[in-house]
Amino acid sequence: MAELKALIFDVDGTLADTERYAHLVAFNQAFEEHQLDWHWSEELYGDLLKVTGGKERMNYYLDTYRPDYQRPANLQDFIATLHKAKTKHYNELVATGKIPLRPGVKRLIQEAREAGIRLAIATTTTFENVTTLLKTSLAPDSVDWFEVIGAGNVVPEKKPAADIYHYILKEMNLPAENCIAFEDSNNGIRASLGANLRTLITINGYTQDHDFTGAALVVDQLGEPDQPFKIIAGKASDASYANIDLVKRLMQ
Ligand code: XBP
Ligand code: MG
Repeated sequence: MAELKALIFDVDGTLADTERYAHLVAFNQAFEEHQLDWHWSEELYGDLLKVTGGKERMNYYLDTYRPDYQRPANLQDFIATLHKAKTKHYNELVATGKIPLRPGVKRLIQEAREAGIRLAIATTTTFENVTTLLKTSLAPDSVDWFEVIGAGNVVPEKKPAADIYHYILKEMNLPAENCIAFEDSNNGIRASLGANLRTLITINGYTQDHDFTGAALVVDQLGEPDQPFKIIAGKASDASYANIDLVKRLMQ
């Protein structure tokens, strides 16, 4: 059994339901601000989530759904401007405290800290989006709890490429066998398995039908003592929520 030394968390969909309630809202606010006739519904956004990264996602939207849109000569500059506006709206929204962490996230992170287990973040979203969420929804000083925050463009390829996880492992100087990743999506698990990491999946409305082959455990949420998780795939022995003991058992 490999010793558990670090937990590596994805952000969007894993720490909080930010996609539906924050990223999507912020994209639409940016489109409105720029008087575009682009409006992404919750349903359409489910398809757009195939592509990670906000700028990449807007490009995919234009390529796939808007052949009619008259592209400006400097399209990528325009996309970058929109993305900046979207990031501003996202941060304003998250800073209001309206986006709670998913059940069990705060408790498990606190348990890990008490047990001396190291923490890191592996995400494709923008760095300031992560720090605002952590400061607002976890704890004001929680950015410092994470030894490495791998975000945005620190690596050449976003998820599903494994680059961000390779980066985290290198920064922490840890082999994959001593770590576990927490993810919520197919793009996420492809990235974590690509770096040979055991992976615990918490599904959400956008990812419940994704393929999670290779996951150590798939549950609907991390759960709490009074709010048991539902097991979708894998074995959790007699556990009814994810605590450090269960995570250690997944390392076997
Ligand atoms: C989530 C994503 C991101 C966000 C948008 O990745 O796919 O692209 O939706 O973020 P993860 P930006 O689950 O790995 O955190 O607009 O800042 O790119
Ligand atoms: Mg995610």
